[in-house]
Amino acid sequence: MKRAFITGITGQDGSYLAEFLLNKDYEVHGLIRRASTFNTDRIDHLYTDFHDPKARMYLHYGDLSVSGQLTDLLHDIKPDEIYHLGAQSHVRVSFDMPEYTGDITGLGTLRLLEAIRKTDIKTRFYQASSSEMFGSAPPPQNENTAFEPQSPYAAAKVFAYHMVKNYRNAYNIFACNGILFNHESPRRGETFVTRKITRAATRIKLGLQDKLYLGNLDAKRDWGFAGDFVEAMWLMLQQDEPNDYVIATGETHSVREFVEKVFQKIGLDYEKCVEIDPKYFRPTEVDILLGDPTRAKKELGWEPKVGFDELIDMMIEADMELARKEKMLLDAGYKNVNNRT
Ligand code: NAP
Ligand code: G4F
Repeated sequence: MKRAFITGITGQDGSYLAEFLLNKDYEVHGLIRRASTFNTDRIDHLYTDFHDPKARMYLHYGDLSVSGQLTDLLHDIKPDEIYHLGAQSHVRVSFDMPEYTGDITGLGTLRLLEAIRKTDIKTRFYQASSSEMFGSAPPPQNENTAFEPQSPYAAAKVFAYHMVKNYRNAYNIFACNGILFNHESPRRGETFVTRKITRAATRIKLGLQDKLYLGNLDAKRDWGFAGDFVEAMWLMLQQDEPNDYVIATGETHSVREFVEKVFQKIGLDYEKCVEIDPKYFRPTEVDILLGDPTRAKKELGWEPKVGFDELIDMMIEADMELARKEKMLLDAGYKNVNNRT
């Protein structure tokens, strides 16, 4: 049985990847942060109490800011594969917390690579690199496109990307950068734009809110489905040699197109509901991301399965169900606590 260690297992991608690896009979170990509220919603359906002999998923408290503990965990677990997904992953928030983002998103990767080097375990390492690193580089972007990062988050990911290449060359560690373009799902964090839109549109439809406040509607993104993208992470670590790969759909759409489509699908006019709030503008924006996944297709045999429309339908369906439950609770007299923007 192969053993995997996932940082960021409680996040969107971590939950899909844990599901994927458990289905492939892996023993899965995940790093989780101690929080005063539960932060394991996305993986609760996968958890079996560790006293049960059938348990194959184990969770370990820790933090990407603490190198000694990461080293101890790798020494004890000795994973065959490490998927490093943990990060402060919100671009807008990285302008508010640049130092923290540099520490966790940038140095966090270096801490793990150092833990591999010091423990000298034989393992394979996946780094969650990002299309955000391309920043203002003109599209289409592929593995040879020069990075022009436009945010503290992107700069931290560029640092991590180069550390992965350096440790691969200097210490012969099997380490890969997956340069993933935006990928979404019903499990997407509610402050990323796609989920913010599907969540608000369904709530507006059921009379739970009136308005949706957004920032720049003209930005364009290459949006895929997270469930498809985690398979590419795994495929990278099954190759004979480590390499870096762009993972994308090869299609781009504007935020305006996304919002218009969502509202149209549920029978609402977005222009009557959406207002622009400059609070959501970024000091420097990434105008257009459009990936060229040719290498991944050729070498990994990877292609996205879920298209743009299907992704939107999937997200609307899940959020409509959530809104219905919320409405039921409200009608039963519970207080509305779920109105985050
Ligand atoms: P996400 O939902 O925001 O999940 C981030 C994960 O990192 C969560 O499990 C979070 O734990 C954990 N984390 C944050 N700070 C940590 C710390 N100090 N110590 C330990 N864990 C910490 O992100 P995602 O969308 O799944 O993305 C996964 C990775 O891919 C990230 O590195 C992201 O930057 C990168 N990426 C994402 C996309 C995309 O479109 N989704 C595209 C390219 C690259 P809590 O649950 O406790 O907060
Ligand atoms: O959904 P977003 O916040 O995603 P962004 O900034 O592209 O970052 C995501 O994808 C990256 C890969 O390219 C990941 F590395 C990163 O971790 C994250 O998962 O914003 C998308 C676009 C931006 O141009 C933003 O300015 O939507 C625009 N936008 C317009 N109104 C908004 C809003 N974004 C957010 N979050 N909230 C708004 O109200």
